[in-house]
Amino acid sequence: MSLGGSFKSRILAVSDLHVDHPENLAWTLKLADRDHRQDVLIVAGDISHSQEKLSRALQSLVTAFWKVFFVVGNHELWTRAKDGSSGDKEDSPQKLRHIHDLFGHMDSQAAIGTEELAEWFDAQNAPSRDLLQLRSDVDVISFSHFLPLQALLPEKRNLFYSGLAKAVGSDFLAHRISALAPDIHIFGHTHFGWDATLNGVRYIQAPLCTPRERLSRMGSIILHHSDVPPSRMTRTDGAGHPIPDIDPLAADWLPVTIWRSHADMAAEPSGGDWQVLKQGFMCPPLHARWSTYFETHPRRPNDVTLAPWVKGARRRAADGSER
Ligand SMILES: [Mn+2]
Repeated sequence: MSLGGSFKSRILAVSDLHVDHPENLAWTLKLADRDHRQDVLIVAGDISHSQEKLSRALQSLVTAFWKVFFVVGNHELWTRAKDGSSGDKEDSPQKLRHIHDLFGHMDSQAAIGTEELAEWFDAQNAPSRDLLQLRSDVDVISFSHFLPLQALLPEKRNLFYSGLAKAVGSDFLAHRISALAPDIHIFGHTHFGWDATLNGVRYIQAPLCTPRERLSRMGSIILHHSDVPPSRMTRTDGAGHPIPDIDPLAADWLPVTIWRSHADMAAEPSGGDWQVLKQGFMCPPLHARWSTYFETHPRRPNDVTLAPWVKGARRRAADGSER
């Protein structure tokens, strides 16, 4: 799609809308309140396992935005709700085909097993390989729900949910991104705000997360530009990390504007260090707790010492279970 020339357009990104939570559905529907008729929205997966809720949210977004690009996440393909109440009769590939039908794309393949499934997911991109030919003339922004690289996740010893690393990373996806060499790659899945440049590709995650996550660990979700007033980051949590002093349910930093066309920038100049690309500008660096941390702290995969907050939580859980 061409967004160059005189077209005043922005590209915004968000992931993990999880509209099963009423607050999140309300937040998503509210995006239609603003004028986005010239804007593009990338939704990097995990809107809902419920096709009815997925359809409702996407319908609203498709109406509000000029274009919406959406990729399924694991939740779209779940075949049972956590409470077991879902009456899903389809398996995951069938669900995916129905979602494709819903948006006028149909591709029918089946796969089983973890590695095959990752390969099958990756193969859905095959019709887009012509994009590689365009590479020299356009700004390239790609997106996936899953992570291409484990370096886009905090280290296991830092995670409350230590099993997360097992459900993260796809070599197929990593190879595809390395061949495509996009300017920006948007991802989701792990529910951490992220902005890191690795091997020349800028990786951004802008997740909405669940209301509970926003209340309990907002500091590791929020993305902000360096010119955010320090007064918004004055409180600290148990581990000494600053907590943004804003309504945790409002999520007003999302969706993040990642790209603006030259014409849009000319019409409404923006402060900050926007980086000029071929057809537009890429947003200034975003601060996010973990990606900012790894800019100055090398990864130490051989260190198995639990982070203090994980140790504390484990101890509290163990104390609780003795009672
Ligand atoms: Mn998710």
